[in-house]
Amino acid sequence: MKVFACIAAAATLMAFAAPASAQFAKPEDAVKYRQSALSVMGTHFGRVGAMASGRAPFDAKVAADNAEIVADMAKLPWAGFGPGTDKGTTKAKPEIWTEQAKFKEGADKLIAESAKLSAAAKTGNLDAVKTAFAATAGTCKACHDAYRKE
Ligand code: ASC
Repeated sequence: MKVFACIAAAATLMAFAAPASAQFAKPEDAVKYRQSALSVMGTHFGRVGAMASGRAPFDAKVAADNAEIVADMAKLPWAGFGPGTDKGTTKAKPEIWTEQAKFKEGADKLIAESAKLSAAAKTGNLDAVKTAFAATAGTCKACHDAYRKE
């Protein structure tokens, strides 16, 4: 029993110490994870965008809540682009894995701009939200143009 507990504890420690690329049991799990994170982010970004474009009435609290989720979600997808996750049902272009520094730069820009969007939304100023929304959308588009198929 003690030996089993010891092995279990060691296995748990090793799991936490594993690099980001080994955080998923299978490559498909990583693909599903990053697609889910991007989908949730897009949903909440779209709710801010509806207000930024005037398609929905501006509600400062709704904008702030959604922008905060975008900023949080923006940190997540990238762990799902580890080695060996370039296969399967994905629109991800192979360049992601051959231009990793550039890809990370794009991810970091999204993280930075979405944090600014969240801060702007917390001020309750619609013009600030519009400006920050456009800047954030620009980082989405730059990566999609470079790294997403069709
Ligand atoms: C969105 C969404 C994206 C981005 C992108 C910006 O609302 O889902 O992927 O904005 O279209 O260019």
